[in-house]
Amino acid sequence: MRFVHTADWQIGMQAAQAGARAEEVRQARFAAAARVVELANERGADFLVLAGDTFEDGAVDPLLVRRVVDLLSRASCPVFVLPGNHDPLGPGSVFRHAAWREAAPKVRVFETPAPVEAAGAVLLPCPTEARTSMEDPTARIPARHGDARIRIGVAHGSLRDHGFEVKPDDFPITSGAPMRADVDYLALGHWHSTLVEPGPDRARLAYPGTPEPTGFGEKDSGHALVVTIDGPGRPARVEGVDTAELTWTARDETIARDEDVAALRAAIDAIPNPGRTLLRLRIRGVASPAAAEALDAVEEVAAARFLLARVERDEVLPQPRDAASWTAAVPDGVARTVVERLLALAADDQEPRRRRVAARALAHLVATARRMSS
Ligand SMILES: [Mn+2]
Repeated sequence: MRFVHTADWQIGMQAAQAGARAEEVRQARFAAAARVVELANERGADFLVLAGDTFEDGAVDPLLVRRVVDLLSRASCPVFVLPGNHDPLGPGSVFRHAAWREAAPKVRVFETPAPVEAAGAVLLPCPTEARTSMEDPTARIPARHGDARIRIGVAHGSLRDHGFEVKPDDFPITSGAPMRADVDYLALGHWHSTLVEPGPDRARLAYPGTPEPTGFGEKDSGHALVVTIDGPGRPARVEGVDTAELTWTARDETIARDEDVAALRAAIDAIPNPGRTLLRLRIRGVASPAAAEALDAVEEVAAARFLLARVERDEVLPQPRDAASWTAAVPDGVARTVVERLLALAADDQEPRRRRVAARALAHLVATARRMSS
């Protein structure tokens, strides 16, 4: 038996971090979702299961609900959709949309914890009815009672005892849940990073993670899982498949010497597919006038090539031992007086905000002076 396990599509997400590119980011979520459905078709999956948070919230445009149901209907196998904490059951739920009734029984929403048979296995859903809960959703999985079929739990929540801080009302799931509920595989959703435990050759539980990254700093997202179980009592084997449309890259850099800026420029030049990449670059440190100019070029290259570039360099201060080269970079007279004043402000530890503004103004002034003299 083989199925595709996905979760956290978050369709309707605002993508505020992407600024002017937010619409492209929202479209990319659909492209990744379509890839998941194609994956199920290509691998001849017996079914496709979505373990919650298909939608960002209950207020998404009904047109998006229709588009998602249409997309799920393109699967050549049955599709099971679990309500998550972003899209719980209840008043105003996205699952009240008429499209779900029209697409049934091929596309089926888990509206109750009642077991459902699929491909000879029994699916044990734990649908969500609220945004938060102190209860372990897998506690609702009924006992096996001698049933010899493969048992697959489907739930949405946070695994406890896993090195991350889990809020007590974030649907806490104990790591022993697969054993306690006596399931062969627990298909989870909620976390955006892929996690397969204890390992891909004998998985007892897994988060597929979101098929399309949702922001900067998200680790190991952009996958769906193909799960194979050869028969009752056999281990679940899990294969992660890349589904992401866009890459979100966040880099934190510290510069001290001109060579550091050259290395940073080389690293930026080496990033593949910049047109499909959102880049956030946070730079701190000290710069000579030449390094500040090279940083201007880094910023321009990033803006020109990447789908989105957010370069934050407010923490780059003038190199104190280079005071003479900063003043020498502008002609004698009022400009040099301004440079001296800005250097003093940029060295003032007591006023961090003013210090950053002065450093940036200094870099601008020197760059302008260089352009005018060349
Ligand atoms: Mn969630």
